[in-house]
Amino acid sequence: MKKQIFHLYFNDDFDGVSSAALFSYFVNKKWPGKYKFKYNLAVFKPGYQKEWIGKKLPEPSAVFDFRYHPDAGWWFDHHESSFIYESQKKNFKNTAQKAWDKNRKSCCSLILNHLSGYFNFEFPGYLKELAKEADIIDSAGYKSAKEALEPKESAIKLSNILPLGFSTKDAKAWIESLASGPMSEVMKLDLTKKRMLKAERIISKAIEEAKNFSKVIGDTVFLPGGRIFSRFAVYLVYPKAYYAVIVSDVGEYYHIGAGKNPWLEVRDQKDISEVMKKFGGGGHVNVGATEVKTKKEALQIAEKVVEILNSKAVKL
Ligand SMILES: [Mn+2]
Repeated sequence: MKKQIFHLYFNDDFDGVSSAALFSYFVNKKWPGKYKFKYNLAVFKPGYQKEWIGKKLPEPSAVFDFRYHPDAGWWFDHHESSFIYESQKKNFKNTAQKAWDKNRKSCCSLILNHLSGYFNFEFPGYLKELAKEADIIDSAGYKSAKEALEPKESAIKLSNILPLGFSTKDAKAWIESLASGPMSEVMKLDLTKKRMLKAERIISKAIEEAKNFSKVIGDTVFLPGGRIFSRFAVYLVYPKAYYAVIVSDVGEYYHIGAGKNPWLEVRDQKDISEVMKKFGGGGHVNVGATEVKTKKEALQIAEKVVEILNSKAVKL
């Protein structure tokens, strides 16, 4: 029998990739031999909302760790800002095949929990482990900035490779490996080893740059020329800063990331997702982002975000 194509759409990070691994394991066990998967990266970039809503998703399809799409037969997400339209949020109810829980640390653990419950399905130990790792990585639950940047653990190592960018072909290799066995197997892939060296080089550069170019404004450390690993590197340099705002040139566009220092106690905290929504972005309570086309625009927004984060008012 010819296999049917199951279209998977997932955020291009550790949580998205792990979610796809978990879900493909579930599908293969539930309907053995029926499907093969087509992997699609769902990326937060300028104008993605319009593109996403205008997109027709084929049948059957599943979306993980990304904005709600009415076409998706299966959808799981934990972003605060999952719904592009308020009406979608109002009408949404969890079902066997769809779940939204903004209190979940990762989409991967949301899927594990949801499918186990609804389908009385038992995932193997290595996938339960993967979901635990996704919880740590997606909520920046690292013990220290050092653990995030110079990890000993395989999962964190892999998560540090993904921001360098990857193709759907790479994703396929990682997802299939993650779905079929423990993380240690993924680390043995040539693809992983090669990228690891590159990631380590870029991380040490990010640490150097954070030392040289970040500055503290009020409670917030600001880095105008950051890169993907800067969000932890700034806290190596300024461990007492409560927030960080970082502008990065991602090639086609500029990324403005804001976050709360994960290693400081919670106090009267602002909802960063709400702050970034004001500038067309979104995220979670502790971390958020938005994307724009020009550097000028990015720096203007960053300046305003710093100002909001530093203001005394808790309510926005
Ligand atoms: Mn996530």
